[in-house]
Amino acid sequence: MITFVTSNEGKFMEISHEMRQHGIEIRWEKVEYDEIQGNDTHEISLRSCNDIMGKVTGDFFLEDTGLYCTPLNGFPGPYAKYAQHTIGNRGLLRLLEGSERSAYFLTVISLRHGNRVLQFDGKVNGTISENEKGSNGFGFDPVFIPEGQDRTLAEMNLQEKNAFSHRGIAVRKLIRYLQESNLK
Ligand code: ITT
Repeated sequence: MITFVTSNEGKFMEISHEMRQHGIEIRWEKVEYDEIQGNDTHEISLRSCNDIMGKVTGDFFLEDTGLYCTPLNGFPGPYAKYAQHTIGNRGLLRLLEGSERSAYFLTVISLRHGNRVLQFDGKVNGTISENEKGSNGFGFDPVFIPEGQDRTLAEMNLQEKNAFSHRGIAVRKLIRYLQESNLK
């Protein structure tokens, strides 16, 4: 059985649900690891994976997610966790008052498979809403409206969010790889 290393229960719920739908059960290792700072989500995800290599036995994956707001030149990007803990959703809404509101989420999954590391990413474009709405999900979900939708991610249930979210797209690429390499 493959292990998902994350301290974030919301991520585990979304990913394990999607994988179960495809007949794959995963183990949760609730480890908080030091995240290397940097500007590139692929690089951060890869370095975190290399970093915890010796601490987790067997094949495992982790993921790093960033929220990039166009009018803020990509802020908070990979510093999403810090921004969430400091200014929060209300602070983000204040920063965007009176401005254009496009943004995207990017998730990069890094999988350790034997002695190789593979990456699977997912991106969803959208806009930051005018107000917080909804109570599902976590983090920035109450302020993010995916392109083509009229509700925030927090107004959707887990299955709806997975259908087109950054994480849903990335995990379906991982699932395809696991199925093709018979690693489930
Ligand atoms: P890990 O242990 O997996 O690293 P984390 O919460 O530290 O968990 P990240 O650094 O990847 O994860 O995520 C940064 C923050 O971005 C996270 O704490 C949330 O506040 C926010 N975030 C990530 N994915 C999100 C999503 O799908 N919807 C809304 N906010 C999200």
